[in-house]
Amino acid sequence: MITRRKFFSGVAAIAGGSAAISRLARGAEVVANQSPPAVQPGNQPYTPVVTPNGTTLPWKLVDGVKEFHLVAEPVKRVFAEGMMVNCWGYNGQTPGPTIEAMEGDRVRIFVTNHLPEATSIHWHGVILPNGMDGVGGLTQKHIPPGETCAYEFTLKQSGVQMYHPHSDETVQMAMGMQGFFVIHPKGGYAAPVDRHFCIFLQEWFVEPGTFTPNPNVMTDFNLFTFNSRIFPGTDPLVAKLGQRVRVSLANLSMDSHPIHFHGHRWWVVETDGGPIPKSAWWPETTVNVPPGSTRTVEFVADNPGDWAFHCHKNHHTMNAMNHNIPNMIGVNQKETRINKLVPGYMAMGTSGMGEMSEMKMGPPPKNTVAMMTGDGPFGPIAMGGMFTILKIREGITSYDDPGWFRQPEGTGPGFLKS
Ligand SMILES: [Cu+2]
Repeated sequence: MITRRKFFSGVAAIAGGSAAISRLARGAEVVANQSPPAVQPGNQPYTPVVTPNGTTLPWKLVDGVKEFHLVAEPVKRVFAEGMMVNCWGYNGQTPGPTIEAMEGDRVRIFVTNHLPEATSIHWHGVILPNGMDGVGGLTQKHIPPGETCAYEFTLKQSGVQMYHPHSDETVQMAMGMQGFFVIHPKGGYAAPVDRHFCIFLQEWFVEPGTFTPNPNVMTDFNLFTFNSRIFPGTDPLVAKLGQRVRVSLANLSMDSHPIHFHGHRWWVVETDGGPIPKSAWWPETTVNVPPGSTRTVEFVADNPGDWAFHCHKNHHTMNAMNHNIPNMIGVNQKETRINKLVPGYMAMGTSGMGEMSEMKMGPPPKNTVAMMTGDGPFGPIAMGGMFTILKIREGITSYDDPGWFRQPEGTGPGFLKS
């Protein structure tokens, strides 16, 4: 039987043997290896995006064309301290580095394949000629291991788009292959922003004690990440009091992710279809990001503090190990009969699971982090997964983590003496 993987390695063998340089008449070209550009010109006419726990892809101008270079390759990614995952990504990262350009730019993107199987790149949401669409088998031949494909097109739109493989995509996307493609508007934004964060929403299944995601899992994921990091490994989003902040969220996972934040409300200003006219923006505190789409929101950071920013599907703010634990809420676990009823059960809180974040549950399997973790100024935060902290401060001069917010005296809750 010819499996999918065998088919792809067959394609690789044939193509690799026949031509290292195979130029197609039009459309994406497979060319010889290029060396990555290293120069990133400064002073761009836009507020550069920040990809928390990630980077922006450098480019160089060659005869008026912005040249980028992506290398598809296996990547070892630390999800949080104590947990490393064998992923696939681009340029040593998952998600891949953010591509950033201007509406009207001509771009040339070299894609080198250092994976063990064929790949291709689809520029998701970008309006371009059919031959540049990157769908392996449909609009171009797959890129065999070891070869480089050059894509070139002019950016006719603005908006926050994505890139991802369109070749064995079930495996390749589940392994972490995706990135942002941000196209800034030529005429500027309706309201210029001071900060622009880009966060990819992802889900994975990594069996506790192992290192490699299982791409065959369809629904029961156990790790949920912002830019391939789980809380408390997620960088905080730091803004100065009064700044206008834009957040772009992208989702290529199997589920929708309703992203919620505290202390403010935002306007939904853009989808993957492009900017929404200002008169049609709508206010939310939670924006649902369906699979295959992006959402961009804007708000004014006018409320100083440490504000939770997270997916509102509750299991998406927990790390691995929680999904097969028997429900012990209300059960007296000192009763020894419980061991007969549920052989080998793992103790879970009698009054809830919050206490487990303090207990840390004894020694976990190797390469796992606690299910709910992170210590705050008032105790355990008891969160994991898709969770980070929006830190809004007055008078900061750097965007480094400013530490915990000091609430003004008398502005916190009061406990009554019992
Ligand atoms: Cu979610």
